[in-house]
Amino acid sequence: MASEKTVVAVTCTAPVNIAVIKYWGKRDEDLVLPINSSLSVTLHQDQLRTTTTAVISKDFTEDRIWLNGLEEDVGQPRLQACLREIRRLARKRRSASDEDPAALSLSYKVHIASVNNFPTAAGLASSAAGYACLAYTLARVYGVESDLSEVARRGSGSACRSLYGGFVEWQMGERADGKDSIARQVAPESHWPELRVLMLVVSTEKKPTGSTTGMRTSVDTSPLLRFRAESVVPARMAEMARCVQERDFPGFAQLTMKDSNQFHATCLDTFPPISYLSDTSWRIVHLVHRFNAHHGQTKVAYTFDAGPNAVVFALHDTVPEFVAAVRHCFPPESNGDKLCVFERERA
Ligand code: 2P0
Repeated sequence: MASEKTVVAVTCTAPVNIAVIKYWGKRDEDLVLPINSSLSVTLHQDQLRTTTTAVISKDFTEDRIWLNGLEEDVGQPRLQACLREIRRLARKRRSASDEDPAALSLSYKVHIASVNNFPTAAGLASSAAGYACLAYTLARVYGVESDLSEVARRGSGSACRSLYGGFVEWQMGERADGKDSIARQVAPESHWPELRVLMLVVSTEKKPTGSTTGMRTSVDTSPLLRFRAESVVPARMAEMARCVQERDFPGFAQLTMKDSNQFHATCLDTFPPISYLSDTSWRIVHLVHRFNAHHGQTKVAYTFDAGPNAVVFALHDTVPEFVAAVRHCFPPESNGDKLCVFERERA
């Protein structure tokens, strides 16, 4: 029985997600509440994942955390917010069920070790997988079974989308306390088996402008961002959900590219401007449009997050030809660009 144990250890993994309708900007920084809803595709965990182990023990005297083998400051506000929130949910559960054996563990301190099998902070959505994994692992170790959107979101906004597989929306919500700002699965991972995701890794260096700082400057200075959040994204969320439900690849692809482009336009509209795309990123954009024009239909889509790396969507029968086109434009012997192929799956 858990009540007799002095040590409980749980290990979980969580996937990366790629937004096709982008989150950029918070209306409440403390609660991590966005100015618009967003929608993402969760990737398969075989290639990119975070693995987190949490151990609670009555013998631990303090909370501690290690990231990729190095001990980090457990006092970081976002980490503290996650820990506070999970313990609050665990207390709530205890008061609902006094018999719950996991309740005893509430007073125990936790040691957390988390590793990514991909470069951290390189625009490969590492914080999303990381905080989703943290929220899920802490929930298991403390016996919490409720929705974990708020716990993950308090760590990193996009993390709440990594709690689910398949196609996931993060509803911005309306409430000031954020209780309705939650992630929800739009379609399961089995829904669109032909859809493939490629990552064109342009750089694994740490991005010069972090997402949190970048968003804050954009919210403060970009009129385009406000227009986007209020007048563009609501209709795009509905249209993207339709494209996913109907497996409308050209519709999905075009909207994905337009939304990526508008997100980067808001970055340029920020003052001072933020520029995440490199010359290589732009060559990939042009390659995708040339490829689609050659076929007379939209067979491939790109999207870029807060970094120069491209994520490309295509149906499976298009992948070999597109990979050949990429290899032709970016011969391996002439530059350092790499190409990896990933599929998507549930958390
Ligand atoms: C997204 N990005 O929707 C967008 C697109 C980057 C560009 O979510 O401040 O690391 O921790 O809430 O979640 C990256 O932002 O930012 C992000 P915080 P987060 O995926």
